[in-house]
Amino acid sequence: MALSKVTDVLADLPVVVKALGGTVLAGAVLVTGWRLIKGRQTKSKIYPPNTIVLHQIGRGPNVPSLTPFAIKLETYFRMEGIPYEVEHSWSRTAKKTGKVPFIEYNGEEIPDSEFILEFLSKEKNLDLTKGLTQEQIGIGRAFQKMVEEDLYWCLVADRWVLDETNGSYKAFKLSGFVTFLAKRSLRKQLWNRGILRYTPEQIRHIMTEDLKALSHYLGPKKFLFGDKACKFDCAIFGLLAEMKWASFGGIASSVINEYPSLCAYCDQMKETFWSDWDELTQTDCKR
Ligand SMILES: N[C@@H](CCC(=O)N[C@@H](CS)C(=O)NCC(=O)O)C(=O)O
Repeated sequence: MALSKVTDVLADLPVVVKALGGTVLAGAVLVTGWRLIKGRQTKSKIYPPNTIVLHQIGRGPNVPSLTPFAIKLETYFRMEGIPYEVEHSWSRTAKKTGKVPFIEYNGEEIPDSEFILEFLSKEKNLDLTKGLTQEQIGIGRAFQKMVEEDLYWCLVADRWVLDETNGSYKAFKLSGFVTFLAKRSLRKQLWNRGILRYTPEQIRHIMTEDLKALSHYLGPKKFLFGDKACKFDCAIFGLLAEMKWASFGGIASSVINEYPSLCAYCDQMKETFWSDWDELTQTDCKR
């Protein structure tokens, strides 16, 4: 069919059909564009066999990651001298969970920081709780869960929703409109989770009580169970580091600063395992 014929046929189509066709076409262009962007961002390098490739978002300002679970993993790898590579992407998440961090290992994708450690303990024959008593393992697990399942959500609410300066969004250089949409969606998610049914004062109170419990247990010790850091310290440090150094305009840093022993603990972990901390932080979180 000649081009002029095609345009004639199109011109004769009813308005509704034309509008529908236009919408479908625009949708297809958007989806294709998004796939192209994603595809470009997710092109993986080829790594030698048995390389642990840690996928996470870009390095953050003041902290090497804005996800505490990535700091937890990197700290553990450093503590145990396990070599790893890091891949940064602001859009790539684990296929199974839609979350970060995740690792790729010999072509396999493993999500979730805790399951990653369990996977690696089998793969690399690591004892995740070596040298700890049964009692310490119980206490460590309880504190880790308090931090990752309770304190974490307070931080998310504080940093991503309650902080009126939108500092975390600005760190990602997101526009006002995208920030508005992201905040709205997150607000809904956090309401469903339960944390946003508390007032900001109550969220502060929960943070304070969790940190108080932790500081009471830590006492004058260097790490959770004495002079040697363990896996549980890595998880706790991941979250406390975010509170201390990456709360933007939120209240988290002022809450943790009320606990000098926890601040000293953060400094201790940082000095022990992250001599390159400052070099790794960057203002453009998208990279
Ligand atoms: N239990 C997971 C938690 C991971 C997680 O919640 N990651 C956040 C970033 S800190 C995420 O990907 N959120 C995106 C979402 O929930 O859609 C782990 O230990 O890795």
